[in-house]
Amino acid sequence: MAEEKKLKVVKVAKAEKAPKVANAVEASIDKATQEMILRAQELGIETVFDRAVTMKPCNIGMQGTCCKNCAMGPCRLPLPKGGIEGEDTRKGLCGATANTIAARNFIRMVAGGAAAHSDHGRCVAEVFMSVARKESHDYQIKDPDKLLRIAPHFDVATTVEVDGEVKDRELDEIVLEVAEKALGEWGKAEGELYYLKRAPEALYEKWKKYGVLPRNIDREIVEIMHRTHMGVDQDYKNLIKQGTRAAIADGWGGSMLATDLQDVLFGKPYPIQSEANLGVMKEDHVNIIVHGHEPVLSEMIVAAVQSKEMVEYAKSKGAKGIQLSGICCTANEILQRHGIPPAATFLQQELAIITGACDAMVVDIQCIFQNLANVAKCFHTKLITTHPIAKMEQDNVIHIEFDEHHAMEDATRIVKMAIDNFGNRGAEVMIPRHKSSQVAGFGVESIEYHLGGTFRGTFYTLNDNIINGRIRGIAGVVGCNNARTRHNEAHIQVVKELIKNDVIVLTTGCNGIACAMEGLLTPEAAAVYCGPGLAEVCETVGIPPVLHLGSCVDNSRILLAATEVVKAGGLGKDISDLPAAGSAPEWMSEKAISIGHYFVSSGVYTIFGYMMPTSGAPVFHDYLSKELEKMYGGMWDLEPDPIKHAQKMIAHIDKKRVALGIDKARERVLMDMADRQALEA
Ligand code: BF8
Repeated sequence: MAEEKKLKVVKVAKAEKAPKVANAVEASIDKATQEMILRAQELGIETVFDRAVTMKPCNIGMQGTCCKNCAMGPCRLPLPKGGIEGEDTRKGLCGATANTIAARNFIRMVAGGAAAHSDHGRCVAEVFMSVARKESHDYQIKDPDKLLRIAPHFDVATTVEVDGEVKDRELDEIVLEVAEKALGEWGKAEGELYYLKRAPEALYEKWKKYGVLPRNIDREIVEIMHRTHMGVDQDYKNLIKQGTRAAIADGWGGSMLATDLQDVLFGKPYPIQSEANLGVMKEDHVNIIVHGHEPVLSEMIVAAVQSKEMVEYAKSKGAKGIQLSGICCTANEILQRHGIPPAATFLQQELAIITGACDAMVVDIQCIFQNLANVAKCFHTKLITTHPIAKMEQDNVIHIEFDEHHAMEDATRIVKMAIDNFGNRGAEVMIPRHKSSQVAGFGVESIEYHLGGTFRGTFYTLNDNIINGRIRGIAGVVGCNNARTRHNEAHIQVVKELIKNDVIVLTTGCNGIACAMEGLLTPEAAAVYCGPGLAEVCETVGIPPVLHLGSCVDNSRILLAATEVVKAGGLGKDISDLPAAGSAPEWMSEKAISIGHYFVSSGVYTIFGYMMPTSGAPVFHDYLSKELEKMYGGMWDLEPDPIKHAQKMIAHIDKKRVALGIDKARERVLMDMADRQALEA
């Protein structure tokens, strides 16, 4: 059957001299990926790696200076070779300058990214509300402790005074009030987002001073679309101001709400062992892969595959069991809470089907290739879309719309469909053997526990080790793969260079999966890859040098971890004072731009690999670094070379150490409160 269907796909070009297909070794550093690229080419199935060879990106689009916001265009304003001498006279038909066009395009990317994260957050908030109203019985509040932690941020009381006595409030009341206030964040008529006050006071005051406090999430995104419409905002400084407001609404709004409400519903993560890479798939098991972003559905699928009924059903069909694995951030969500292994990063998604062993791939939203449908046609794989806003046109795709009111029923139907499909596999199963062990599932709470201990319960120990120089600084390395760069190479080189130089790394998204595949998410990695100071801390505490903090919405955990470091004392008054830096070495999505911009606006030096879509407008491009740094303390930077990229982060970290007066503190001194206060002064 697989043989017969294979003939329907578009064959990869086979030119005599220079075959227009990817060179597997040049396309990825990962052995499993290389093997599967070759396998795809052997079967005549085209993948993203081949398409990246045959289709080149538009140079003007890459520079950010193509305007297609009205039908007089597209107006293209490429930067002349050798740059611009004297006045920049480039303009579109309406007179829009390169700065205006690049700024419009850039903040439209922010809008896209903020919308994606925040709409995900809204879906979670709606499920949360249905739980609060007791309308959906398959979800419960799994983590009341987290609920009580977040309630005060919404001004929701957790205690009540009765006859002069303070008593705990009923949980049901708290849930309902939090749900109402949380859902209001998307569209309330007045005020500002509740969570902004979770930021260090100094940062909040900067946002206030520059007029970028988000009012509600939807409004900031809508306003970007208005301001970038033909003939509205024509000042790149004013345009980026709105981009900043929307990005903050993402990081400290939609994403942070998604993370918190998911933790309350499904449990906050704690360190958990697992594995990663395509080798987690099992030939003798029913393989179900969940791919996308919202854990609302995947949580139910986890429960369904673990049910005795489904396991027995799988056995009755000749399988030894059910192997669930994930791709993209859905993988990170179920990894951090259940230890379900990620099978693949973003770029490997087609390869998971090409194993021939994927009985069902269940997708929801974001980062899903439409070409999955073409690849699935070559195999027995059931490709199932589940979200009303994300369908596919190809006729082999099955749509099972997921509804929280009968969540378990939907999940069971999907799992059963996969089991029924197990017997339809062709003979061409090839699962690469490669996989690695990992420990994932760190969050603000577990870092507090591991690096502060239950006695102290704060980030003191982390701060002490930064001050005494064992840990040189903190890096957030996050984000996508990009088929324009060698898969995982920049991720791994950047992270290895950082930990070699005693910089502890916090990771999320596909960088987290890449690091897991490389074995960097194990405590043992400390002895192999770290500088002596970081290795000593990791070995003492028993943590990996790269801490996996979850999915891309969980970048909000990095913001809060940085805030906790500020609060613990000794390292300045604001996130921008910390010896810290952010990076997305292989970014590709609009979400990455929104994340990058909320990190910059939160005071973090943020460097991207590959390219920045602003290079065609040098004045605007410079504004994103130099001028934003003066305002918020954070800045954008670009460096495609991974080692130079990491070294720029380290240089920034060292600059901050000098400013804090801890650049010479390499001796092993445990700081007490008085020492820390002296440093503050
Ligand atoms: O949100 S890192 S490729 S999976 S966009 Fe997509 Fe990028 Fe992966 Fe998660 Ni984030």
